[in-house]
Amino acid sequence: MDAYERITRNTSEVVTAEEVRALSESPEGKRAYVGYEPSGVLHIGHMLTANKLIDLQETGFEVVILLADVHAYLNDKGTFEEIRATAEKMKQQFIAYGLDDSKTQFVLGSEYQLDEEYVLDLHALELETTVARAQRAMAEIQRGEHAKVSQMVYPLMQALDIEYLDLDLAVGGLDQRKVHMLAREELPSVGYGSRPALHTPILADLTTGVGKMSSSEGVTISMEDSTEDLEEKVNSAYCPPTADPEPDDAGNERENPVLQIFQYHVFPRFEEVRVERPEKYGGDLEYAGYAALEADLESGELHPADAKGALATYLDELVAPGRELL
Ligand code: NAL
Repeated sequence: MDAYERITRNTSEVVTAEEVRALSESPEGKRAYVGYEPSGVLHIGHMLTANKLIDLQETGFEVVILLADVHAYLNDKGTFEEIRATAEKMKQQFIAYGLDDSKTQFVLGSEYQLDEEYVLDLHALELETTVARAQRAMAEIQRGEHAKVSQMVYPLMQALDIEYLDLDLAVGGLDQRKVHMLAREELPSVGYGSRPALHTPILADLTTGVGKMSSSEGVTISMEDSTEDLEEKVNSAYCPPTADPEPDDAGNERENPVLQIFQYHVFPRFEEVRVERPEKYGGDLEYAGYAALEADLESGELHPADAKGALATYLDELVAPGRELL
């Protein structure tokens, strides 16, 4: 796999392919970032973007993780004290998950976002951006009836951070795309350049396959789950024998979350995946890549129950180092 393939594998969107290809030609010393609001525990959604950071580190990128304490505050996630305690815990969990400590720079947003120069640039960006534009950028990040002024400021700060952290590439889940588009369009209006972005997929709800997996509603998988938690969650997951399930009765699109987790979490981190099966059901199966596992599930060679058993085992291995921090 060449650097460009490694950088862009398992992404939903590359903005733009030409710009990312240019970066992939000399990744040494280039800086990529992801920002996270410190809240709750490290979960499988954070881990998905972290897998992309690991890809980037392995091609030579320096990786910056912004622990966005001020953003979490603006998004009503608690007091500064609570948010900073969570940020410290998340940092430890990222390292336990497998980010190379010596090549990862952790930055707290408040380290620079309260500086005079930053605040004045923010106000300049506020002057350039319509309320409608800022609101649209936040639609996927914050839902709710009565938008607060803080939610307008949030995406403008996120745009400015791309400049202030001196980044070459922005990485985020697909829910960040409108903020990154705003950044590309509006940063030049205050005299800064725009940057390329990579967007990773959003996992589907684990038990229904409909809509997004969410840490605030429904079931998620976290770096603090016990082996039993994982077995129980994966066992009750939606897993029809296909990668392309029919819509539900209300016409909502559905995904197969078990296959998504194999694709975005298991195969990127394990070279070979083994599904253990008793001899009488055909014995163990081995896969060197995701496509072969998907094909076997489609053909009936691999039963969903056996796929789930293997998934719980691999997730347990990914989560175990986080659990040890407890
Ligand atoms: C991501 C978030 C917050 C601030 C950022 C600043 C710069 C780059 C990325 C950032 C968190 C993200 C979320 N908006 O929804 O989790």
